Amino acid sequence: MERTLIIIKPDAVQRQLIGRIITRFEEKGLQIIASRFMHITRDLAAQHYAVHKGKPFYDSLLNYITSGPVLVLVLQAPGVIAMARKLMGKTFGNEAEPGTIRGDFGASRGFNLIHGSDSPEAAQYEIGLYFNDNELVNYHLANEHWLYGDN
Ligand code: DAT
Ligand code: MG
Repeated sequence: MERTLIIIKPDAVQRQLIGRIITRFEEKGLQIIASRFMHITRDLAAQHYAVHKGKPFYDSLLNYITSGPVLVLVLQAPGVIAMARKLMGKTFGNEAEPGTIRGDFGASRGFNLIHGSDSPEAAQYEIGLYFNDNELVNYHLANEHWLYGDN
């Protein structure tokens, strides 16, 4: 079963959008298997965004993700990485399509509300930064046959 790391970022927390964003994932049928409300340290942010080190926006990215508390989630479903990213929309709200999280709630070119892993390798690395294996809760959704029946 595929997993992805989602971060509801400081702007979304401050704008009190947590519930509305999680609702998008729940409505889609994606399973929450872990969550943590936390303040990301600069060290952890540097590990998370290691692939962006050296890019012009790297410092502002670290400032942004450490600027306030975030809600970190692990979602699980067949194909969850691509589905979550489609629900999120393009990187910045000023370009993202209406109907997506960033398209519906964001207008900024800097603050973009949410992070989602972009590959299985990234997901495994990122989940390991925020959670121990025993914090990923193993359970069945009662309706999973109806949700994922043809996968
Ligand atoms: P995404 O979050 O859609 O996966 P990404 O992985 O390419 O986008 O970039 C990670 C974050 O870095 C993104 O959420 C916002 C920031 N970012 C990316 N490209 C940027 C740019 N050209 N200018 C400023 N910030 C940027
Ligand atoms: Mg990315």
